[in-house]
Amino acid sequence: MATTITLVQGDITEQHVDVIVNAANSSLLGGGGVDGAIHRKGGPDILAACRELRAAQYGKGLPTGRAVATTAGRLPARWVIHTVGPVWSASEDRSELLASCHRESLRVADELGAKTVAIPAISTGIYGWPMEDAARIAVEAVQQAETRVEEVRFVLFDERAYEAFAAQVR
Ligand code: AR6
Repeated sequence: MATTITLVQGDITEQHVDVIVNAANSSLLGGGGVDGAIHRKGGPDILAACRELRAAQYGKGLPTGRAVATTAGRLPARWVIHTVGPVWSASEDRSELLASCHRESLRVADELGAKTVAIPAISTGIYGWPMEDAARIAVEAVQQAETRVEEVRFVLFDERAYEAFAAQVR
């Protein structure tokens, strides 16, 4: 069955889905933006799980474009999948890494048996990626992914982000 892409304007921490994707950094120890909101609302179990992952596998950090799952703590989701988006660069094409964040998140979601996955506009905040370009890369990556996930819900924080994603799925 094909994956359905849906769009909502809102806060990703409030989504009732199997998986919430976090726009993390390679330290896995939290930060601002979506990452800060997820750790704040999800509580300390998420950070504890991230610390365990670091100790076991990612002492040098989770590479850009990769994804790992933890508990979702007190959030209404079952799991958080942490992925590290690329920092925007005007001189270097990093779009393959941004596409990889989406593919890898869906691959990990498949491993968990997740059917509904909420994804924010990865790299478009602190990491500076232009919204229209990020929306195109994100939507194409999900459309081309081979996954058993039934719904990918892009959760966009403001109207500008929502409109940029809407232009790609029309
Ligand atoms: N729900 C949905 N979208 C949100 C939310 C929310 N609660 N909060 C912000 N956004 P960012 P990045 C939007 O900066 O660019 C962190 O410090 C926001 O408007 O969260 O990938 C990490 O630790 C923007 O459109 O992620 C990394 O160091 C989008 O989510 C770094 O930021 C992504 O913005 C990652 O930067």
